[in-house]
Amino acid sequence: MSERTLVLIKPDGVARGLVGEVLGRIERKGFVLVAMELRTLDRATAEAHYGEHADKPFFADLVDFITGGPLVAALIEGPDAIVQWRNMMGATNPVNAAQGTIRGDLATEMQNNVTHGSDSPQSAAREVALFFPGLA
Ligand code: IDP
Ligand code: MG
Repeated sequence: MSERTLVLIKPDGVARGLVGEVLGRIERKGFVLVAMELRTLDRATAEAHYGEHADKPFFADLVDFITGGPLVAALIEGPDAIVQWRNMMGATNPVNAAQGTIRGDLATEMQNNVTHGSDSPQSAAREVALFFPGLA
């Protein structure tokens, strides 16, 4: 089923010059880019985006990190885009991410893991509404 998911190229990915690499993988995979923006998140948006992690010990560091520089937010579309993009990213912790995935190939640290993707249709709807309200 064709669906949309939110992609972030996190500030570490932008700072390391990996925007082209990540967008290239998305394009070669065959997803459609529906919307894209370079922006720096304010804390309120970051806290809303990662609200499910508000009680975690890493939350404050995560908000510092995700607001610490410009990121790329994109809306992509394609068959089973949510699961397929999660598969392309690989496991959250690069230690566990398979080679060939973005995190397996390009990251070494749990927090600074280059990309984000919505983890369910419900998360995708919420995150798209947060980042691209006109397209939700
Ligand atoms: P996901 O990005 O694969 O969906 P989540 O568990 O939703 O992973 O965590 C959101 C983000 O929070 C991760 O991508 C990572 O940047 C950061 N994170 C998750 N767990 C930890 C941790 O244990 N230490 C530091 N950062 C973490
Ligand atoms: Mg998540």
